Amino acid sequence: MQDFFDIDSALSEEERAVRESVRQFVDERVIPVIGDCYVEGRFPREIIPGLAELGVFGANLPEEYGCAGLNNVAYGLIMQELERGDSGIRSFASVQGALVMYPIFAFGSEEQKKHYLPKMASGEIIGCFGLTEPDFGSNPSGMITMAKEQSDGSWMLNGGKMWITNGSQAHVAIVWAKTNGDKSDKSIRGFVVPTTTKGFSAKDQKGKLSLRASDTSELVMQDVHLPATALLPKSGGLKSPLMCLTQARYGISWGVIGAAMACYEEALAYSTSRVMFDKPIGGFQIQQQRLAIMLTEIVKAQLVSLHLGRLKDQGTFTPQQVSFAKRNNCDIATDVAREARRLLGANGILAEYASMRHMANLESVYTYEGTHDIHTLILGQAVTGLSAFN
Ligand code: TGC
Ligand code: FAD
Repeated sequence: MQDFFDIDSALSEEERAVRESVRQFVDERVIPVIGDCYVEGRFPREIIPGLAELGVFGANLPEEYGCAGLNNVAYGLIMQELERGDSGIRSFASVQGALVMYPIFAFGSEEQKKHYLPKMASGEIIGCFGLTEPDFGSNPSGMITMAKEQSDGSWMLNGGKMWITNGSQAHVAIVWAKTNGDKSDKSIRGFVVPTTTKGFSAKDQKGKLSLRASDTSELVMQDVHLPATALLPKSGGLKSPLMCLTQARYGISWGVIGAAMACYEEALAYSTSRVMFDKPIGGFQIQQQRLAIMLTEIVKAQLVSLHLGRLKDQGTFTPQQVSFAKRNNCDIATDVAREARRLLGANGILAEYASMRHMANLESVYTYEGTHDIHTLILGQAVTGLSAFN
């Protein structure tokens, strides 16, 4: 889309080059197939090696573990381009990088990092992240999944997780569990669970009308016996999974801009080609207002995420700033997608156009990684000093 505010001038040559390579991949490998994948309810697994070759998995993690070692702005631009294709593709990469590779990097032993990270960067090992439970969504502190340490230092894991992206195709799951019968959120720890372990099962959740080109699964863990080495040794308390969410939410703030860009571009092109009442509909004030609002909100969102990325790179960003960006950008992206769909008239409901697919996807993105309401309360707490949660 047209760079109306010359945001490119605030990007380095490397950042622009990374964005262009992912953009080209998405144009060539994702956009031609994604409408059909969406209708079929299928994640396009065939693109995993290509994504790995581009270095998108854990792209902001260090090169010594086989990752691309990019800065956080380049990482964000990758997320933007992937979600320009489809939120399901960005979700896949977000989970792999921010929710599975990051906790291994941040809380894992050196052996765990050396074993998993290079194979995850190359797409050989796919991961999923199990935090949400059927009765504990916005309030993960209440989780009931429990790991009990055995006399030999091994662990026995029991519980269930719900709504888990990549769950049924993952080789490994990061599972968050309370430990040793302690029901406080301080006892929460992370475990790296190979999905072939006896007692572990994953099944796809059916009937989704959103994120259809993404696998979403339920995990069941029944007497899953894990070696001592499955524990992420530096994890401890609810803060550990919340730190992972901060990484993923940062990427989402960029990703949804990509979905909004795709919708805006589609609406703009349609507005100049669709003739009604003897002139292109883009010549009518109502459609121009739609396009002007979309453009304005996209540019504002880009500036928010770009600045956030610079703060992250200098090590000064806060989780509350990430909530600000996730909340705002998901909100504007859902509005942009809906308005684009409306501008397209009846054609806007077809899978051959992207806007309604993005619109439906963005309802999930608005909900996961902390709902819009939860981020509102996080901001409310940040400015008033008063928690509305409890
Ligand atoms: P609270 O007492 O506020 O916090 C506990 C400890 O954690 C610290 N903390 C954070 N640290 C890093 N990043 C954050 N975002 C943090 N938020 C809080 C906090 O300072 C405290 O530290 P300490 O040292 O005092 O122990 O915890 P709470 O139980 O009151 O909960 C707060 C709340 C509601 C904001 C939190 O539970 C929350 O964010 N809920 C939303 C749940 C959520 O986002 N789930 C996402 C699941 S994963 C997912 O959706 C993947 S989708 C993937 C895809 O497909 O892309
Ligand atoms: P609830 O918490 O039941 O919320 C229902 C409604 O109540 C919402 O509107 C919410 O905003 C509101 N609400 C809740 N608490 C409050 C409050 N205190 N004040 C005001 N309103 C409130 N989870 C994972 O762990 N891993 C994954 O990979 C993953 N992938 C996902 C993929 C998809 C497609 C989806 C849809 C979800 C995924 N999730 C995943 C789960 C996601 O994080 C949760 O759905 C989300 O955190 C919300 O939880 P919930 O659905 O149980 O909603």
